[in-house]
This record gives sequence, C-alpha cells and structure tokens, in this order.
Amino acid sequence: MTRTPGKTLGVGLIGYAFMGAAHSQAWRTAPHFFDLPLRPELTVLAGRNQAAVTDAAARLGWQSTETDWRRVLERDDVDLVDVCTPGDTHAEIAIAALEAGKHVLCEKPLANSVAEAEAMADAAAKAATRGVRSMVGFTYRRVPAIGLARQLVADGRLGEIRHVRAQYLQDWIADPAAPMSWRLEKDKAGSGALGDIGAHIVDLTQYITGQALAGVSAMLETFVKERPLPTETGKLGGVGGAETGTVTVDDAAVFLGRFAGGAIGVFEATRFALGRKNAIRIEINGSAGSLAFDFEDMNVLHFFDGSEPAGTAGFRRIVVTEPEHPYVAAWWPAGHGLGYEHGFTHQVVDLVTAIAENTDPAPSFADGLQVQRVLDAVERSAADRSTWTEIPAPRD
Ligand code: SOE
Repeated sequence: MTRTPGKTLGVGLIGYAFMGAAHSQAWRTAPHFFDLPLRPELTVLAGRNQAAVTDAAARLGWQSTETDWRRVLERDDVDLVDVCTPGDTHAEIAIAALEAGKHVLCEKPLANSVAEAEAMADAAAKAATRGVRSMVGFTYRRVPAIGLARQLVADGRLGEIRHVRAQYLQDWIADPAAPMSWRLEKDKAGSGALGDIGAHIVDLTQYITGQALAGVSAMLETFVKERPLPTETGKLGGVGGAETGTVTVDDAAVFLGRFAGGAIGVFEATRFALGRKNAIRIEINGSAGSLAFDFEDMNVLHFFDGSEPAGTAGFRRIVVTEPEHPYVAAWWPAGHGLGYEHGFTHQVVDLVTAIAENTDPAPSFADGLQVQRVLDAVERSAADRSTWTEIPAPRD
C-alpha cells in the first residue's frame, strides 16, 4: 500500500498482551469514529516470539511483524512507537525511539525508577524541539466523567479543594493460588499495586484538582509472598503449576498526601479487595461542592452543589453521555454508555491531533516523571516507617 505523505501516521506497537490489545483496538477504531488530521496505520507489531507475534498481528489487525524492537525504530514507514512492554524496558525503548525521530506513546507508569523517568523526560524535552512528540498512557484521564470532574473543579464549582479520597481496588490476586506474573516482579514492574494502579489515582487526582502532590506518608504490604509459577499466561494472571516463585512487590499501598494547593488526600491501591474488580473511586470535597466517581459505574459522576437550598440539596447523579460531555459526541446517542476501551481510543485521538497540530500532548513524560516521584516518595516513606517524605515540585 502507498502511504500518502503527511496524511498517515505509521504506528509500530511493541508488545501485544493486555495493553497491546487495548492499544490495537484504539489505533483501529479512532479513525472510524473521529475525524482525525492524520490516519493511523497499524504498520508493524513487535514481539520476541515469531509465531506468537504473527498470530497476535493477525488477530489484532497489524500489517507486519518484527521480533526485535530495534528494527521497528529503523523502519521508514514507522512514525510513532507505542510502548506496551513491562516497565523495565520503557526507558531504553522510548529514549531510543525519540532519538530515532519517532513520536512515542508509552504505557504507565512511565518507568521503574525516578532516574529512568528523568532520562525519559529529558529525552522527550529534547525531541520536542525537533517536533517529535511523546505521551504517557494515563488513559483514565480520557473517561468522559473524569473530564467533566476536572471541568467542574476548573470552573470553581467545588470552590477551594480540601479533601481528596482516592482508591483503586482490584481482586485478581486475592487468591494465594493466583500465579506469578511480571506485574509481581520488582525487576520487571518496578513496584506492585503502587505503580500498576496507584499511579493511576495519583495522576487522576492531580489532573482533576490541578494540584501536584507535595508530600506523603505511606505504608506498603505484601500479603502473599510465594506464588505458583505460571504454566499458562493470560491477560492478567494465568494458570499456576507446582513450582513457586517469590513476590517481590507490594500487594497493597496506603498513603496520606498533601497537595501543593492545600488539599489533603487519602490513597489506597490494592489487588486484594475481594469483589472489587476495577473500582477507581475518587471523592473530592471543596468549600463549594463535592464530587464522587467510581469506574465500576464509569458513565456516572455524582456532584453535590453546596449553593443549593439545604432542604432540596443532595448528590446529583449526572449520566455523562450527553454530546456536550468530553468525547461523547463522536459515539452514541445520550444514555448509550462507553466502556474501558474508549479511554484508549480517546488517547489516540488526542495524541494524533497534537502531533498534527505540532503541540505537546498531555500527559507528557514530565507528568509521568512527577507521578514517578510520588511513587518513589511512597516507597521511601513506607521503608522509613512513618517519615513524612517531600516530593520535588513538578517541572515546568
Ligand atoms: C492491572 O492491574 C491493570 O491492567 C493495570 O495494569 C492497568 O493500568 C489498569 O487500567 C487495569 O488494571
């Protein structure tokens, strides 16, 4: 197929497991529902095993395959590299891609350490001077109800923000028989529930309130220290065998946080909340109003307007499916809700638009670095047992 210069965006995706599948559907779907300034092409899928990557490419709709990610960076038909690998390879791939002049989308958390995230943010800033763009995949920012929450705060409808309550609750490893996976290995994932899901609520609360976390006091816990090694892998988890391996990350993270704008926060991230599957729960109280969100009812935002007469005031259940809500006009008539995958599609829309308009997309690698610093402060505070741990101010 001949590419139309300036009109298409050749994408190279590295990794094809859970996140790779979610990103693939987003690259495929975005141009069918949104009027994009560039048309993404699913040019190449990379993975180490030829048979497995060939099978994944056929299933997910990719035109070709590579078994070495470096080859993807050398290809002239690739304009953007999408990094969906475990965290231990993010820095190496993303920096090399930026240096090769490829735009980069990188899964969260940005890296496995602050040093790696700093190097990535530096590489991104340098690349941006050459018009090469980068974004970190905090996809939940693109849930319409989250967009509305941020808008309400920005419009002053909550007044001065005082309390932030944020939980990310899952239960996919609550069973001690659930097998080991890369998400349970520090070398590969950097941290456990903290980086995998805690990173999302750190990003979301900073995004909604417009305030950065300035300090934390934290506790981490690993409830199950040995698990069966997998005989089969799945999107999350898989099937365990007789041999066991050691869990080297946290199963749960709990911390207090102070925001730069004066709000105080309580955070909890766990994969041991039996019955909670993907419950991202955020409640914010301000001087003029409150809001509450739960991803398990993701098309709804609860809003309390403190200016209403006490006799009839109450939390209003806003169904966030109106065409005026963020992203919704491109989809279905009011009331016909969106799902998990739509956040990834919206991420593609915003990234492609920024690339075409030659602007910096958000969340940037600098935003990813800020979250990494919070994760690092949480780990240091938990290790020190109860030390208040300051977080450096975000980069401009
Ligand atoms: C697993 O906990 C996981 O897939 C995370 O890695 C994702 O970031 C989150 O969106 C859903 O849960």
